[in-house]
Amino acid sequence: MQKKWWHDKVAYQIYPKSFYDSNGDGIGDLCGIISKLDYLKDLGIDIIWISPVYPSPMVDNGYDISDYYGIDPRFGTMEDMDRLIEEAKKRDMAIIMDLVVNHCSNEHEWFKKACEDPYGPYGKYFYIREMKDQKEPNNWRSVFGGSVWEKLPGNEDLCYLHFFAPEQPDLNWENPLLREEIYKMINFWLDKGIAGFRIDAIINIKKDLTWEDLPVDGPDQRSYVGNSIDRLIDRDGGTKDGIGVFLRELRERCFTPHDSFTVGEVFNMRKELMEEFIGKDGYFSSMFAFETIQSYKKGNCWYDYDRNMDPDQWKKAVFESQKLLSDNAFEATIIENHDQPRGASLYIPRDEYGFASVSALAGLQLLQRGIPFLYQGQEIGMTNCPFELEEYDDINTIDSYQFMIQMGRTPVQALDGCYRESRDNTRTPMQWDDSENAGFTTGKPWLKVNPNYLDINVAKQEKEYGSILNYYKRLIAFRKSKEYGEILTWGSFEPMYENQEKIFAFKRKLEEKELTVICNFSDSERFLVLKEDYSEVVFVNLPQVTRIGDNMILRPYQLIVVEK
Ligand code: TEU
Ligand code: CA
Repeated sequence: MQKKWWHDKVAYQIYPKSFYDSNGDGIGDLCGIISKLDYLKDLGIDIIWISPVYPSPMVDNGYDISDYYGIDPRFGTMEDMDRLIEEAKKRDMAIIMDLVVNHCSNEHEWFKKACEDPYGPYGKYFYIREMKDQKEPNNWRSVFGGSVWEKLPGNEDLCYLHFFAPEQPDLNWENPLLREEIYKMINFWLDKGIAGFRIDAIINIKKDLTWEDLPVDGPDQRSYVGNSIDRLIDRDGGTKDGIGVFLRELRERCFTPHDSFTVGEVFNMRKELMEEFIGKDGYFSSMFAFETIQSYKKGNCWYDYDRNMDPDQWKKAVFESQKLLSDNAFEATIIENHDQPRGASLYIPRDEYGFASVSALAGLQLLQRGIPFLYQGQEIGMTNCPFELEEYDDINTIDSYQFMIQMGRTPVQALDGCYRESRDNTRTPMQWDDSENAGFTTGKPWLKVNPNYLDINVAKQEKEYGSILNYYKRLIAFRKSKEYGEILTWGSFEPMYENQEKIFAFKRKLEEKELTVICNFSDSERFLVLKEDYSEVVFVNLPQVTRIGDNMILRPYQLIVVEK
């Protein structure tokens, strides 16, 4: 296989608004990130993904961009950004930015010009259609609720497409002039010295141009817009001649010449497409393993999702996706991000939360094959946060609450659904210490601080030898160690003990070397008959590996790594 500079790296996602506020306005910023680079270096991080920091009206917290070439003053200046890139380089770390090109903001000048002259050149940057008898062109429901069509300001008979919020008009990738603008912008940032991008909602850039209705799937008589992508892929017999045309061009014009690291946010993935997207000559370097984190979701009503991820379901999803990956394909492994609940709350039942369970979860993520992405606060075991309805900020949460009510759930149930699923769970300020506002800001934080910061914070965990934070450091160091770094990066992945409930185990193999990871992902002691002998225990989350003959006794949430 072809080794790439990023295969053996550990990445970390920063949600800038909530990471660290350097000037007391209650909003995290670029100078705040710079001041924490040593913290991240010490943790063992190589690649830092920062969620959008471009100028934005913040309807969707920066995922609505009004100027692709700037920095929002709330986050700092272009000089701060240049300094961040430089300071990261000094520490041998790389910065990747968020590339949001399925849509822009309705305050972007392209959209303003399109509104002024819908039939002019900028009208063709968007999808503008006629309203017939005041009716929308089809029944698609946007990701954030309501129709995907919104009246074009200043023109009663026209409407424009938005897969997400109305303030996020979709860009028309069929237009070569638009594509040129996008490539120019991407190369501007790559030339500046960023190492690549996390690519937002990218599977959506190719639309079903028949615009046909979809089968109704909700009380609003509409159908989720994501279904249109599935239908498109099925109808076209894949993606090669569809979105593949755009993605190949994007790769050739921007990423290949810069040897960039790219990680795609691709929902609607199928087995057959893995190789095309991230295999040898794939469109991206990597892609998030969403199939492993979504497996507990059923239906589209948050309240009805399973309360916790079932460890066996999760294991099955991981085994399946690992099986599909060729030698060249590296998925980006995650247990949480800014759109998902906290991993420590999703994968671990509430009364089983603690060092053992959180460290087991971390071990299972980081010892798999793939590029681990940690999300800020994951390394100290941050959890979901209780909110009152009025305290929520996220546009998706507010819509989903209404949707649950429409689906007949009670307000208490709907709020409970939000507590489990809201995107604000991972967007609360980073918990640095036990001072006011968790040391995140000296001002008033833009979003509620999780009240558990007195217990869960960086300063406290830095002092405790046996803390989750210090364990993460040890785990990352093990993953990158001289002795085991290669096998844990490039080694194959083979499931073990597949049918043993709540035992999550696998082998990593490289040439003559062989490691076995065994984890008891449950709160009761387990007895395991060893399949093969080993010579040495090389890593544990909890001490004492008890063995009686061929039998091993695993403590609750114990994870061990043995070498053949
Ligand atoms: O998310 C894309 C996306 O599809 C999500 O809305 C997803 O369906 C949902 O969050 C699953 O829980 C990206 C960004 O990550 C998200 O923050 C943005 O809101 C969205 O794109 C629009 O840019
Ligand atoms: Ca600030």
